[in-house]
This record gives sequence, C-alpha cells and structure tokens, in this order.
Amino acid sequence: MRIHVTYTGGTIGMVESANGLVPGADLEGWLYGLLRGGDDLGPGDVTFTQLDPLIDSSNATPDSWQTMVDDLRAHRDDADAFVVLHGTDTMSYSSAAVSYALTGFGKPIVFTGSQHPLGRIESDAAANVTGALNAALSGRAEGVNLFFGHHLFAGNRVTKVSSWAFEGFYSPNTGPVAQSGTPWHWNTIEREGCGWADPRPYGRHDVPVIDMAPGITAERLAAMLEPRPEAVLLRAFGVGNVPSDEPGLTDVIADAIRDGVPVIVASQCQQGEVMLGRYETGDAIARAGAVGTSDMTLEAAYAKIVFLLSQGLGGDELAEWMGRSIAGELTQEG
Ligand code: ASN
Repeated sequence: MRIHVTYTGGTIGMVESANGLVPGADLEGWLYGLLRGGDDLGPGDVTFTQLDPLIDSSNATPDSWQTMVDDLRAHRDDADAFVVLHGTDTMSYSSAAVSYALTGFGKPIVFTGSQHPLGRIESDAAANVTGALNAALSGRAEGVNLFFGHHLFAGNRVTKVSSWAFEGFYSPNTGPVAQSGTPWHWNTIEREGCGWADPRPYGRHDVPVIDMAPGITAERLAAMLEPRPEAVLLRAFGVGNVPSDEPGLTDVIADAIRDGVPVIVASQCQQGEVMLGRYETGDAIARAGAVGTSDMTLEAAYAKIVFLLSQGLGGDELAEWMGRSIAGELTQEG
C-alpha cells in the first residue's frame, strides 16, 4: 500500500514561541522516524507534501480547503490512500469541505491532528497518526474520514467537542464509523450521496453564522443582515425555533429571503434534527422559505453552503440542495 500525506499545519507540528504555539517542528522527519521498522508500512511507501505556509487551522479559509483538494487530486494516482494532517480547531470544516469536492475520488482520505505537539512526552500525535494510517490501510474506510482519539468518523458528520480531551471529536447524529482496538470495531453508517461531477474550486463567500439568544431584537438581527450576505446560517433553538413573539423578528428573516438571501436554519443542539414548523416558533420562517439543516453538523452545513455558492448556486436552488445529500452529510428521508 502507498500512502500520501498532506501536512497543512496545526498543533501536531507546533513549537513554543514568545507568542504561543506556532508551526515549526520537523514533522516530516518525525513521521519517517515513526514509520521506520514498521512491518506493514515503511518510509518508502509514503509520499509527503508540506503546504506553504503551514497554518493554525483557525486561519483556514475556503482557499485553504481548495489547496488541500488540489494536493489530493495531484497525488490521486501516486497512492492508495491519503492522510491529511490538520489543526483540530477547524478540521471538521475542512473534512466536510473536501468530502463535497472529491465525491468521485475513489480512494480513502483520513484527516487527523493532535491536542499536544509531537514533541511532548504525553502527546497524542503518534497515536492519532498511526490510527489514521491504520484506517487508511484497513481497506474498509471509504470517502473522507477523520480519526481522533480511538475513533474514526465520517468527515462530514463530525464535530470538535473538546479543546483538551484526547477524544476531542464526536459524531452526534451517527456515532463513529469505527473504534480502534484489537481488533477494530466497525459500524455501518449511511454515507450515500448523489456526488458532484467536476466541481468548481472553492472561493470566499459572505455567509454569516448568526446565533439566536433570548432577548435578541429585530433591530439587532436586521443590522447583522445588512449589507445583504450571499446566504445566512442561522443557529436557532431546538428543532429550529426562533423568538417569534419578538416584534418584527420573523419579518426580518422573511425580508432577507424575499431579497434573495437563502436562510439556512441550524440548531444550537449538537444532536438532533432541524424540523422547521414543528412548533409555532419555527413556523413563520418556514412559511417564508427558510430551510433547515436536517441532521447536518454546523461544520458540514457551513462548508456545504460555501460549496454550493462556489458552484454558482444561490436563492431557491441553493436552499433546495441543502436538503439533498451530496456526500452522505445528512440522513435522507425515505
Ligand atoms: N489551534 C490549533 C489548530 O487548530 C489546535 C490544534 O491543532 N489542536 O491548528
């Protein structure tokens, strides 16, 4: 088996500086050291790209997602499986974004990173990288995945749940694809999607993510929606409820939709499903044309909106695609 590794940055390869952790460790040397003496994979089986610049993933943008997609595509024929080393902060945005852009890739891709830099004695770097390599080599992983702690997750069903725990990620609506151990335990989760042929590259788009909070006023929400964004991801309560008794608030949302802004409603609950109109508090915005994110994670929903905008979609067409699975990012009805 041949593996290609794309190193994008993140704590895994960071060192201390006067201003906190920054990229700077010899990650490539460390990785080849880790592989030396291995029975199933040796240094000669692995190719390595280091992106320039290496970043803290809090600095990632849709342009960074495209750089990853480009590197993976460029090495498509050089390897049987792919590992992307990435910072944890926005890793689940990137893994979701890559899943939409590479639906026809046909080879497994596994993202991983770590909570501690590789140089620390208690670092989780080696465990996560060897876990990701094992998943990539397993012959059972498909599509885009994320390995962290002792679990493998679908890359567009996963969210960062802890800034410190070694089990830092979870898939609240599907559970993990596999748990590492002797042997690994694999689960069957729905990963069907219609795919996307020849996607256009990711670009930057104006998509605010706005949280509802008790007491938010119509004036405040209206101000946040001016000038008009290309789409908005509204994080509402529960199954997609907003403060409908607040004078004018649902009108602000309806006005934005009338102006052609797709309003996509997510939930502040990590686990669950957006069902607009289940309550009277979500009904008015549903009737105005807002659409829910179903059981997508926030990261999968946000990356999907940016993907669809990058394909030139907008308005009702974009809203309609939010309910259709492209790469297994949501549970489809029926
Ligand atoms: N700030 C880091 C990053 O996302 C966090 C990490 O990798 N653990 O790049």
